Amino acid sequence: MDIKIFGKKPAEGRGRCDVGKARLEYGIEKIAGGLMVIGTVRGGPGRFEIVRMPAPREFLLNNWQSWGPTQKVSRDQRFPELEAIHRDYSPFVFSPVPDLMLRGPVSDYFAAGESFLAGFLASRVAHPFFVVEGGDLVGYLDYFDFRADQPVALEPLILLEGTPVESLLGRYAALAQAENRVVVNPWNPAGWCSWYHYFGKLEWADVLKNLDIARSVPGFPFEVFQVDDGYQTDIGDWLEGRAGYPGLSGMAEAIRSRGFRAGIWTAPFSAAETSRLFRNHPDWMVSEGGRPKPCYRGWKKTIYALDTGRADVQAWLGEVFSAIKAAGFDYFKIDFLFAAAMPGERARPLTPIQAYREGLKAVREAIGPSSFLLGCGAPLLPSAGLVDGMRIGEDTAPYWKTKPSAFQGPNAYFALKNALTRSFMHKTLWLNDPDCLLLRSSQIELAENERTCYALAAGALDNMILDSDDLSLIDKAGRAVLEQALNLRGGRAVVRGLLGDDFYLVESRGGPAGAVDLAVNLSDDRRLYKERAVPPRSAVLVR
Ligand code: 9PG
Repeated sequence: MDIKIFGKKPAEGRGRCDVGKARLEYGIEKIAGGLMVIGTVRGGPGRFEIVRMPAPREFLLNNWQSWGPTQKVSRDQRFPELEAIHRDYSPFVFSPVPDLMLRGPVSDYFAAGESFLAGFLASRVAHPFFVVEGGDLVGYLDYFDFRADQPVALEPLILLEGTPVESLLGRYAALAQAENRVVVNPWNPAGWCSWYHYFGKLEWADVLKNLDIARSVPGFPFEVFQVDDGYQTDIGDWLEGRAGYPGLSGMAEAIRSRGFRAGIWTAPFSAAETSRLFRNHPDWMVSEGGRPKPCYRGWKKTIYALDTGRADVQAWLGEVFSAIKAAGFDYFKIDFLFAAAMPGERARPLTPIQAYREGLKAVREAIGPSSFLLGCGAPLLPSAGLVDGMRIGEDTAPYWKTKPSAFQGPNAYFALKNALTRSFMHKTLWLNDPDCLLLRSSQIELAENERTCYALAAGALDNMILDSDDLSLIDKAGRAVLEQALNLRGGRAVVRGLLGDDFYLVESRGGPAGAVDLAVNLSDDRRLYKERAVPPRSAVLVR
């Protein structure tokens, strides 16, 4: 392939070049199946090109965030739906450099085709991404306003050739795991989460009711009960406790005394305009022109982003999470994490990525290594090595599909699709959270085949399994599906069909169920059904 690295035909050995006033020193090394580019940068490089190659007509695109897609796109595809998302929700949710996304495909961290993969192994300082420019696929590192007198390491880049794409992704994941020193948590949770039945209307009595059903009805082998939103007075005011709730200690005690680990949701880098946090500390927010810079809209409010590079903010994060931990929680779903990586003015000269990682480290330090930390709405690669679990897709929902858009959920189809396309991240970068199973048979628009498809896929993928239902609405058949999903876990899964038409084969090996092949048809195409005997929106165990 016609590849250029720093504008030149790649040759093993060392090189240097200047980017504006910055000085780059790099080395190109041979690795099995390809090349690796490492190096250092000194000065203020801003955004610069590392690699350029002809863009394939179609390739696998990845978004930087939990909620964003990994899916096949064509090189001249446009994403007009992003305009409304940028305007009404946030420009920063799907990229820290959002303008580029309106012009064409932007693939963060890696891009892969039938027989090649280009991928950055880390995002510690810079934001790595690929764009289509003319007919080329071009890899960039964005260092924002970073300046350094001493050389700092470049985010390493690998270029692989070979087939099939799932093998290239496996290799990429293994190298990224080593680069980020990821140690995978051996505890793969099974649990309950309140969000996808109760949403923002959760009352404490709902949690108590489900705790009692989980204990008394056989077929709910949960280890953790996670309260998801609704218990707090405002976004940012995590310790106060809404009326009707027994306070953090009372909540954790009620869950633990019934034999479960206590889990809780927070959005630690977010502050609502109405919160005490924001009113008391407007100077703690990422700003623009000296004033707090709005980050996103949520809960019908303007939400600001904490400047997590500040020592006082890090101390506050430490206090909040130490307090929640002391109350008895040891499973933490932390959400809307992209906020801390919003570009803007910060007190210290850190890139948005560095600031994000400092915030995440402050949370991790406060809760300790034995607590389970689940990232959500999170920049992916900057989180590697700091979280136990990661939500790797858009929110699921009690219905299959809405509009055909790459970026608009929530719906079960998009959530499940990412669990398949991002399977290579599981047990390499963290444990994948495919989002919750919904197994109730009433108060739901998902058909039986759709619910079962989701559950079996999550199981065969060996993913985290959280159910989110009013448990009184799950019948015997639903409990059997949950059991089947849990029994499918434990193997190592490879997913085939990533560049196809929404028909996937999950091959799991080495688990207690032995060799398992699960065919997953996410498409509505009747022809596929005829050819492969798997109905639309269904999963079939073929082995
Ligand atoms: C709790 C939820 C659940 C869920 C998370 C996250 O754009 N939005 O308005 C928007 C709302 C909710 C949301 C994501 C985006 O979901 O993914 O699992 O924890 O927060 O509020």
